Amino acid sequence: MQDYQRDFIEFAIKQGVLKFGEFTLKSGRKSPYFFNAGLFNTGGALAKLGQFYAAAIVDSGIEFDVMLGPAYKGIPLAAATTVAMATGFQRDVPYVFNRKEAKDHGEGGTLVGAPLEGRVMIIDDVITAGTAIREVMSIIEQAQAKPAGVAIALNRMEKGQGELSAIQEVERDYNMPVVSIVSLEDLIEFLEEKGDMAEELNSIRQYREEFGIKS
Ligand code: OMP
Repeated sequence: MQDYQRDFIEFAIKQGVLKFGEFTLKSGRKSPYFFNAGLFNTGGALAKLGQFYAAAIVDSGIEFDVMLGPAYKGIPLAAATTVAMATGFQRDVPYVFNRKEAKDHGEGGTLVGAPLEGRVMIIDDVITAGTAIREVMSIIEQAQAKPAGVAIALNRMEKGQGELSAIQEVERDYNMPVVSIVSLEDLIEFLEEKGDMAEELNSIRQYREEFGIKS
């Protein structure tokens, strides 16, 4: 784990974004931890979050033409990340987001912002079973654009439909990489180092046995 990843986990815990307890996920799985990106809910937190995403994207070396923030949670993520790309990396990246409901007046349509064309970098919060991200892919397909990659905050490293992880299945099916600021493996390492959260660590290890992939 890199220093910035450790910083990110500390930041997420401090912000109340990363919580430990018992949570029911969208997939129905019962998880001992939950990452609620909506709680990066101040200007300062969002600015910092954007810097983490921008660093992970630049680090990945993935080339793209436009950033897509899927409604709703992806919208502030894409805005914050493009601001960080401009201020921290001198890259003025166009961004676009979708509306959940099409607008039939004014400019109309479901897309707001830059044209959705060329190679698209998708910004999202978390991938568990991969359902949400597959829905986003249809927006790109409809626009006849090309997916360049996905950047998420947390890779939960959970099983997909077969032996591969949900993320590996997404990478295979859409032929694009998924990058994350941190993964479950980093979180486990962080808790091991911390040493005072043995119970939480134990529950997460058990959960990983049931729903996780090895690495
Ligand atoms: P999948 O569609 O199963 O990949 O789940 C991803 C979505 O679940 C995310 O976009 C979130 O809306 C939500 N989620 C979290 O926000 N944080 C978590 O730690 C876990 C989930 C989840 O429900 O799996």
